[in-house]
Amino acid sequence: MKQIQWFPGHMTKALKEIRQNLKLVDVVLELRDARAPISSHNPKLQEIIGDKKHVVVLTKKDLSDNEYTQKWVQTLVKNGSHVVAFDVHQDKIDKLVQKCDEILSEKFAKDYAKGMKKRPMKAMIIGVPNVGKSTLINRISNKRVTVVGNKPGVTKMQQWIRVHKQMELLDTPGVLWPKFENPEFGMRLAVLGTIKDTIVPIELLAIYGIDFLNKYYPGRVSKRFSTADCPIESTDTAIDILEKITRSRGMLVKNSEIDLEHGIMVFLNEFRGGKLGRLTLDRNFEELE
Ligand SMILES: Nc1nc2c(ncn2[C@@H]2O[C@H](COP(=O)(O)OP(=O)(O)O)[C@@H](O)[C@H]2O)c(=O)[nH]1
Ligand SMILES: [Mg+2]
Repeated sequence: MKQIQWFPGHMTKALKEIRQNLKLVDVVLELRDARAPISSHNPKLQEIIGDKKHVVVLTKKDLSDNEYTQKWVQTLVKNGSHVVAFDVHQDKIDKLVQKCDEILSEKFAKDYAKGMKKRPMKAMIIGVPNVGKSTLINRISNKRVTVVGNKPGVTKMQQWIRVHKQMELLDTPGVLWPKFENPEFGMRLAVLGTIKDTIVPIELLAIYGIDFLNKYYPGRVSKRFSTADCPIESTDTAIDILEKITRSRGMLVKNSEIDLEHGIMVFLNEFRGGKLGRLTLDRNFEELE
């Protein structure tokens, strides 16, 4: 498998911002995709945040395979992490606040014992692209987050959003890059749409997705896409299946030739959006370092 190269230069700047913001917060909410809790984790995170308290939030739990999500939570907890599985569109922020409170209560109790004034916990969100950072911030702040001065040389105006009586959140998330030392991780993120489609050719992604489903969730592809006119057979290759999807969905160009690229995008969008059922791509618990 080809090594995916993706270390954007602007990450140096992003990292500097994260380091500055870290000084302002009590706790970091690290968002990861519940479908890929290891692949969507930045291996340098611990180094970046040092001994700052941190909660792993496994987002999109509505799209992940519940059995695996539960196992991942257990495994990560066993490994010493604080973990919450979360549906960013539906779950209550209280779930996150409670977890942070558990972790910070001792420190806060000490501060109060020393006579320090009561104050809400300060938190920031961090994570690789597409894990739900903006969605979470927008949802719990009940307003569109406006980015002021997003130009070189202009400092971004940062705001604290009171998201709960016990918590204030920095309105700008820290954007991390995903791990790439194992090309398999890159493929999983690419098929989930976490990293851009241009990095891996879309047909390779779609083939990967179909092979993955046929191996771990057999029957789902044909249940979703098989039709009387274009029945999907067990002997079909991934390419055969993609051609059938394209045809059965009527994606044709002139001369009734199929528009395969269109069909591929339909498959990928449905895969990513949960139309092929809940699934987890990171399935090997030993990949946890
Ligand atoms: N189903 C589902 N979709 C989510 C969840 N969280 C985020 N999304 C979707 O994932 C996509 C990327 O979210 P976004 O907030 O832009 O990610 P960011 O790059 O981390 O800021 C959007 O289409 C969101 O609606 C979740 O918990 N469940
Ligand atoms: Mg965002």
